[in-house]
Amino acid sequence: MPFTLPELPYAFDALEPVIDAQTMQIHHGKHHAAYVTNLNKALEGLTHPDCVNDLISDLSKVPDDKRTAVRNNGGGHANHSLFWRTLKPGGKAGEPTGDLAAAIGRDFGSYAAFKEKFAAAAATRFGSGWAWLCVKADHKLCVCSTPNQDNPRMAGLVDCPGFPILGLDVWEHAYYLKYQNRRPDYVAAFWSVVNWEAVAKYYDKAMGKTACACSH
Ligand code: MN3
Repeated sequence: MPFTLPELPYAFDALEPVIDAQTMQIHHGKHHAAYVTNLNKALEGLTHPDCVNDLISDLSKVPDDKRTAVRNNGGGHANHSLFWRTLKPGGKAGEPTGDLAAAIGRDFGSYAAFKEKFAAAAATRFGSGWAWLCVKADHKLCVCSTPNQDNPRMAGLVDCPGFPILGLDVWEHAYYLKYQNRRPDYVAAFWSVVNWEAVAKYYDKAMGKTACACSH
């Protein structure tokens, strides 16, 4: 089955003023759509997992001449699919709760210390890429960043392998219309639209507390 562009779970303008409607329209309707189109092109005639997360977790199964295209576009599809779902309208995101909050306290010291580390990862990623909050194989949390459309699931290709539960797109296409060169302002504003309920669900999946079914 070819991959499809998931619908945004809210309107293009729902994340205003943090992320403007035009950026969302272009980001979802052009950038993400292009990753899906190019992923399907690269996979034409090949058998592959239905779940993009499974696909990008083992790129060694992809033929050599298609691997880079699948890495870039499969990563792009997986990363954006997670990104849209871990944002929410309203601008009053609050803080994580429950087991996730406890794990953040345990592994970073405090929510404030976690935010500082994540913001630093986002700000210092040179060029295009993503900042992540991940669950590692030992079930501890870590913050890291990856270049381009790499995803922490790409074990062997990234220096921070893990199960991503929150990602922030720091490509210029994600923020340039509104923030221009001020990436740290975009990162600071991002906290007010994080969907911590969704992140907590990904955390439970990563910890094996719920079935890890692929939803895209
Ligand atoms: Mn993007």
